[in-house]
Amino acid sequence: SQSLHMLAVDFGASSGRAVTGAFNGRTLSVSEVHRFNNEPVRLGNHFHWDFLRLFHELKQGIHASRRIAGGAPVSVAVDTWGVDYGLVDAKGRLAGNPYHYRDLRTEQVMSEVFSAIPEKELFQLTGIRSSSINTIYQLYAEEKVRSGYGADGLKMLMMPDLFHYYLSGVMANEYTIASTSGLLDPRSRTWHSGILNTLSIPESLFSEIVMPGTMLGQLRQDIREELQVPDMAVIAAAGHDTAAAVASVPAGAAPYAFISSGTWSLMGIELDQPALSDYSRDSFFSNEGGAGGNIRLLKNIMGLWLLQECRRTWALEGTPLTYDELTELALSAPENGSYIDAADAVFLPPGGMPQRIREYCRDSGQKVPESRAAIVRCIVESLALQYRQTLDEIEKLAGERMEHIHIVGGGIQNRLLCQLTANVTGRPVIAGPVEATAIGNLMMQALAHGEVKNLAEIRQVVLESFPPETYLPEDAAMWEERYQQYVNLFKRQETV
Ligand code: ADP
Ligand code: LRH
Repeated sequence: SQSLHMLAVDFGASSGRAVTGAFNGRTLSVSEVHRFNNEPVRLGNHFHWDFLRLFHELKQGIHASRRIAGGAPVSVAVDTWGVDYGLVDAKGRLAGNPYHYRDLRTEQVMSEVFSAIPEKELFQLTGIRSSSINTIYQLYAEEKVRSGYGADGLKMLMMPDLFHYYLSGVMANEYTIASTSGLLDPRSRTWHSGILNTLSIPESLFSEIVMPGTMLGQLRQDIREELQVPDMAVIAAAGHDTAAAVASVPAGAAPYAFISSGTWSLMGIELDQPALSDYSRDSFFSNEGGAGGNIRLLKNIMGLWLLQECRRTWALEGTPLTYDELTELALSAPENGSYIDAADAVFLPPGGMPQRIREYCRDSGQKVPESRAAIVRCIVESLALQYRQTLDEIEKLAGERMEHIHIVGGGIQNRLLCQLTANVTGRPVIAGPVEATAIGNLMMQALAHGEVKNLAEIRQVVLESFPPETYLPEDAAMWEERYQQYVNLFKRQETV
């Protein structure tokens, strides 16, 4: 066939999938060949990703891709969640199992970092809001990095770069994922050596930044033989899952805000230059790297993590529920009228989520959501209200009205959340595609192959290939009133 065949492996914080894509020059068709859970492991006092298992799943995905009609893929690219990394020693061995960003070891070091570089200054230098999950605090907490002991020849590879290294033998730091570290200068798009020096993080840990859509190398021969697959190029597409998702938003010409909805809800806009104002910082925005080499100005909102954690707790208590059943529950619940601030950092760690939500409502003087249905309702309404607040902030920062909200990712399967987002923001919500991240990954590979030229062309392909669904706002007056109540409840608190 004439189509270009590619493989995307997308690791989300809750699940991963391998998706093949065939691009015929005008449209993309995709097929999921492998899907797996991503379950972190608590070991001793720390919280880790199961890297070896994830690498195994990646190989399974590559193996499964060879069966696809029209021939095996000519290239593969990995994208993952942000901020996490592995350290590789001079012999190419993984130096310790990667930590999960929800591990608590960074909590003590943040104040130390701020006494060396005040928080405000860090934002001005990097455009990244301070959060305990950021790579900068994780690296600062690594003894072997800062003591220098055993740091000889050590390299820091963000998760997608780490997977690419073990696939191809080539080390590189890709721009979009590097931008989540809190260690990049968003103007020059290079590692910030001033910050590194001040914090005694050796510059030798880092490799040169490569731009999204760079051919890295070929699949190692031993892996090809092990998996019985032909030669495959390994591409640094857009390593950060959120960057890949934003690249595939099927947007037209009108101004819009995006929400990438999965474990997190990442809400924002794209810019040519970073927004480094006090307002941007005080509203907790970050300037991350876009797949087009541009800036994604966005806010991290806790997202469906809140629901995932409730679901996990209820399953442990003996009531396993599917996401469809959870949505049914919320639909059956009377409107709840109690809200949480879905950007509050107190919700970062795992465990006991239903109880923490009840306490949060009680401590803010609201009715306590007792039943499971009331809790699910509270989460979904609180997310929509937080989106509205973030939209107001985005419009102030952009100086213009956003005509639509594009939502992409697994979270669009929660139809109640899509509808409530339209209602509370008063803007049409355009939902889809569900697999935006894998699709963005595939189209960035097509770009590396020279088959498309830029993000605008990519978005046209996505729009034609995966028609989105529109939700129109309802009950505007009622939600406006609720929103005012919500804003008064949570006057600017500490967020993630
Ligand atoms: P991530 O990439 O962060 O792992 P995904 O994009 O896969 O996340 O989205 C996962 C979320 O999608 C889940 O937390 C869940 O809330 C939602 N979801 C998945 N399947 C369904 C479904 N059938 N109905 C409603 N929501 C769903
Ligand atoms: C979403 C995401 C988000 C990061 C978080 C750690 O998957 O990449 O953009 O902030 O994970």
